[in-house]
Amino acid sequence: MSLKKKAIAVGFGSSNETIEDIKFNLSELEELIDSLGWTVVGSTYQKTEKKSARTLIGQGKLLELKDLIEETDTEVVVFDHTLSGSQNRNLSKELGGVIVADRSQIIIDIFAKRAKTKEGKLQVELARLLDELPRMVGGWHGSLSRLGGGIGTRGPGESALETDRRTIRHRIGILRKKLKDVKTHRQESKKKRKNSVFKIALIGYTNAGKSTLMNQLTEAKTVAEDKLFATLDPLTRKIFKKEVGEAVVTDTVGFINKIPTHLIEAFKATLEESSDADILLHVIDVSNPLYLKQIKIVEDLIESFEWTKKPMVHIYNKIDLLPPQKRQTFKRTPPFILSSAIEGTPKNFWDVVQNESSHAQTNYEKAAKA
Ligand SMILES: Nc1nc2c(ncn2[C@@H]2O[C@H](COP(=O)(O)OP(=O)(O)OP(=O)(O)O)[C@@H](O)[C@H]2O)c(=O)[nH]1
Ligand SMILES: [Mg+2]
Repeated sequence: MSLKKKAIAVGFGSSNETIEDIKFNLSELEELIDSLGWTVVGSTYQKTEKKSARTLIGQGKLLELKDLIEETDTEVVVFDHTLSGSQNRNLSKELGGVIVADRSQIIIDIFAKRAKTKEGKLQVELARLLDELPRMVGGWHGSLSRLGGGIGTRGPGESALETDRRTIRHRIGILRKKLKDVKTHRQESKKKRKNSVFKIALIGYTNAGKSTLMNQLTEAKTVAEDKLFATLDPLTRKIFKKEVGEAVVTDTVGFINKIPTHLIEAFKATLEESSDADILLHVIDVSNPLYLKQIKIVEDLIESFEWTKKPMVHIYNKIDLLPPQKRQTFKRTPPFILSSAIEGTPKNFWDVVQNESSHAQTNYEKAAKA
């Protein structure tokens, strides 16, 4: 008998989203649920002009969902749209007491499972509290147990809710301070590193093959798995290659569509490892039928991080999964490298990287000499 929790995924989109977009996000939500170790037993979606303030989805959809839950004996229902605290409670009640969650809670849970370093754990706790705060409205029944007994005594005339909110804000302040200290420490140790070291960052959509490539390039043994967000904590390794000299390669957390804004804030410090890079290697899973959409999402994030001036090479990865006739014909943007990271480092890899980065490197050498 399987002990995996059963879950149903519910897509939701307004009139300005296409059915295709809603379905793309929904299938990704299913993968997220799967990455958390639950089994998706069903899914449904709704595209509607107006959201229900009480239950997000309309009454008809709610009844359909109720039937699906009964048929499949499901314990969890995950919505692909942020739910307010009261929507969450109303939905749970209307759906016979199932656990109700949304995309950001699932992503944060995955992150919580994967976080290993002290910094990663602090980031996840911060993201969770930032995510929880706006959901705490009248009649909030959340628990502050994870705050480890930090709940202060209630002042006269204060509701439990106000006390909880105050406690959370206080904890958020502490976490931000701690993360700032970690960042300062990291910047100091970075300064000690040799300036002339060439910095390469692997970025891209989650599950594209960044860690697999990292392992090939540096003989690191970082976890590469067919799961979303297998990597959370950045990993940096030194290498020496005749084409680029002494270099460091960094593997970081993958990108995803509809990333909760709190997670972006919490993981900005981690991503700053990449903002330091002399060259970005954008790893792309071409075997994914929706890879063009994934590229667009990564490019939008690159823009929001203001990395657009950095030299970048597209690494079209997993070409081994394409039929041979497609390997030479799919849409690609130069400069690029065709890759099958599970098989090894592509032959022209270092030449292309060196060529593309020579400009950046010259600037770097100038800075090192100055
Ligand atoms: N067939 C094939 N599979 C690959 C290739 N590269 C990676 N994979 C597989 O794709 C899955 C994801 O690879 P990872 O290296 O963990 O991907 P990632 O980009 O680091 O993912 P996150 O850390 O989750 O962001 C793993 O199961 C890899 O074995 C490739 O070139 N070909
Ligand atoms: Mg990884």
